[in-house]
Amino acid sequence: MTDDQGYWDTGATGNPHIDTPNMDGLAKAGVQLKRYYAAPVCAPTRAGVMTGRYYLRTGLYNTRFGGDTMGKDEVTVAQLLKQAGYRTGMFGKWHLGKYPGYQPQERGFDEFFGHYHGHIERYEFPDQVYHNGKPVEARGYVSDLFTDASIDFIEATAKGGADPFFCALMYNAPHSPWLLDTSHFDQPEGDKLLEKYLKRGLPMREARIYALVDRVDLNIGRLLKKLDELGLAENTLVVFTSDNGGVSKFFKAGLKSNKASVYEGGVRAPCFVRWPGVIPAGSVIEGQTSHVDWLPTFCELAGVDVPADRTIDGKSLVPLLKAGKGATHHEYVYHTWDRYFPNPDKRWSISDQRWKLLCQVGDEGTPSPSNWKLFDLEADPGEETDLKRDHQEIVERLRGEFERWFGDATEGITYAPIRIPVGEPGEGAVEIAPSWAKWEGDHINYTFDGYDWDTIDGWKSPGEKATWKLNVIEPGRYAVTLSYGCRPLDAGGVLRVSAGSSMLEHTVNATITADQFERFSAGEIDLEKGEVELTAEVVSAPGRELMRLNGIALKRLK
Ligand SMILES: [Ca+2]
Repeated sequence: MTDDQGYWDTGATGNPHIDTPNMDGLAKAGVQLKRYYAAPVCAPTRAGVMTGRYYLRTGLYNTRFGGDTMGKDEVTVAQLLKQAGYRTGMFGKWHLGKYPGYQPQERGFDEFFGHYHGHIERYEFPDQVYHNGKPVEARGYVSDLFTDASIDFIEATAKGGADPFFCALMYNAPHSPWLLDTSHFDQPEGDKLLEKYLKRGLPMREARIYALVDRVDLNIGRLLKKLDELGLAENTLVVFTSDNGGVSKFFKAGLKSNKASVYEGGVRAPCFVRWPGVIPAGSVIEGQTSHVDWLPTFCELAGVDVPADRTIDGKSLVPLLKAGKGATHHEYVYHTWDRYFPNPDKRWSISDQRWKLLCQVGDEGTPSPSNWKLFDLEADPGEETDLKRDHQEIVERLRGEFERWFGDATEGITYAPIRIPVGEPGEGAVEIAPSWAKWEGDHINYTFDGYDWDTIDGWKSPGEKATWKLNVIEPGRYAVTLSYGCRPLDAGGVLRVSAGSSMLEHTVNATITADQFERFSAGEIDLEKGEVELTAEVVSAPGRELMRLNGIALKRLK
């Protein structure tokens, strides 16, 4: 699975400007799913892939702010395949929870090497990369590293005996910040690829995205070659797809809009599946299929039952794959996406095999039935002509079914960040992310400049505060370390950190500039067992702002 690669970003889906011979080769040797749908954004698709359920059922509702955490009661496809004797590995972007208890190696994967967040800041010598819960100092370019880990995993499994394997290789490319491995004298690959697409007339942004896809394609080629060398190609199902609509705009294959929208360009993804001798080569499936279909598909192939105690939205693709065709599959496919909270009115769609009803309003827009649009996808895949006025009965049928589905998918679920687990046995310091706070005050502000650089800033009046919800597993005394920037003119303010009746006060130090973060030991507090609110509050701030708070770390003292 790639990240933000659009339906149109492969040769096999009609793009004449991009070189993706290995992706195209999978389509040629297998089947192409023409109407395959991801969710509009990253984490929702990943939750659907892992659980076979639409993401709203899993408690996940956002890509940031702690809303990108998949509920602990979910059963993953990796857990199920393990039951069937598979060795399971996950390499690359997870984006379904970063705290202990929510990490891939605790959710059914024997091996995890990758990152928890929606993106990372560095692709060469990547940051924020972990191996089975431990931070890694990674060397090399990110797409190569994740491929290397997958190859090593497959090779070790093959050589270790007869165990079957499930390898989830989930590249973070070509997601922004669109970094190639350039400028190092001994690593010219990225420069060469970029130059190729600039010479083809693409603007810089588009050339970068294509070069990133090209770089993934080269790595897919390495992986497939390894399957050949190990004699595993004939007996391995290979799925290639992406996690939402594309961000590139140079060539769109006639589809409308991009990632994060519910138009086809926001939710259709390329999808090719190869299984030599089983899936007819060069075949095409026209029926609408979904990212929630993988769990039941893989379970059927592995001979393991899907969980019977919950709704599984996905439907096994095995009959379609084996036939290499299928004009129908899901009666309805549903999409909804809002940045802050599940919303059935703002940005949503429902499609059957022919008709699609949607509403797509921006953050400032007011959702209302006047914004609804009805398209005939057979005649108008580019969603240009709104037929709402001519087909009121279809509008009512589709909206009624969407409302039924939304009510069912969200019933009984409270959408809020999980309580941050603190004091898990065997764990080091817990990093409390600024983005997970609820903040109050006239000046306090949250700034997202990337996961390493998200900060709470602007706060200056006494009483302005940020609060985090913790779940303290091991009560006791904890050392508090603060990471922040504070321009010298603003230094000398006082921050109070408290939990229940325990608190400490820290006098803010100057750093070289407000954007250079340093870590300072702030003292100790007592945390009681169970549900605890941790608060950071302005006591006094003499300057423009108290500080730019970049993180709080809690470490239990023995
Ligand atoms: Ca994505």
